Amino acid sequence: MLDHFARFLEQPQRVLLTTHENPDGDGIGAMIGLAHYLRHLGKDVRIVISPELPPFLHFLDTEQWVETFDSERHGNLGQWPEAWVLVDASEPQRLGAMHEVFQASQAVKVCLDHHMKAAPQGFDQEFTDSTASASAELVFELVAKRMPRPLPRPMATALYAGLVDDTGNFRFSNATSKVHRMAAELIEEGVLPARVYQDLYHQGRPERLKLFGCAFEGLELHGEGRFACLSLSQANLHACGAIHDDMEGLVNKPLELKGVEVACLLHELDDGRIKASLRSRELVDVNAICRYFGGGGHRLASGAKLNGPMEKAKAELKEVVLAQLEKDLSHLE
Ligand SMILES: [Mn+2]
Repeated sequence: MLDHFARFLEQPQRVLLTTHENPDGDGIGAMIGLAHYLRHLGKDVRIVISPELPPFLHFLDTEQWVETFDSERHGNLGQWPEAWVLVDASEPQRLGAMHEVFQASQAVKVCLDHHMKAAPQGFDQEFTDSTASASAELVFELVAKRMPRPLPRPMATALYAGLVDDTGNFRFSNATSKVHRMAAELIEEGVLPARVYQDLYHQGRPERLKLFGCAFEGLELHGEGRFACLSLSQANLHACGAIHDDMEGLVNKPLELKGVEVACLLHELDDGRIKASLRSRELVDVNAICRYFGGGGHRLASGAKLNGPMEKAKAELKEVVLAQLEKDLSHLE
């Protein structure tokens, strides 16, 4: 698969890289890694994202390559690239504000991703491997034997950050021996793991902990304590002075409770819809739950958008989660 991707990349001179809206460490890390590789090949590369780069990921953009999508400034963006590569996003809809420009572009539309999906849609070329822990893993494999080693330090750091972020700091079941070997190589090439960890996770604002407190205050447990649900409204965010980025990592917290198999964070979006993020400890397929609502992701980490209001979304989700718990756990009892 990556040989095909490498061959594909030989053709276009101007390559645009983007990732899903509200970009995470893997999306940004993989894109910056890929940008280094493309520049090494002598290509013209741009990275455009929407909305802006969250502060905790600024340390990855050492070269200031990342542009924030602005519909006025980037109205003609679609005309620039010969190839438009969507990194770490399974479908064009996940581009958010950039989606329309993407649709209208004449560029060859390419997907490089590791999410599960039913049938690929909206791309001319699809490079997906759902066995990979992170998009950064795919980029590392792509470049490992195609670039001089050691890799440039900012590139190595970006790829390492992608691995860290999507494996939950090497504690999820996707943290395979292969991932650890890659991480070891990157560390040998100069990445400072403690530094990356500090940059990624220890840059919070007090508002973030206030928001966590507010969310924990409303923690609900269902299904004999196996389903933990957190919810945050726009009013909660305002009351805490918090922003969307302050929620990063919150959804994983209920899995720290003994007996919880599925954790969920529901938060109200600007448009009144409810974004559901789900995490599974090990046994329950939360991808199946999110697919039911038109979303998806991985077996142990997925998301979907539901119609509001909050209580209605919560009730609908609860029903589907409890059914999935039943399905995936009943044979164990
Ligand atoms: Mn990813």
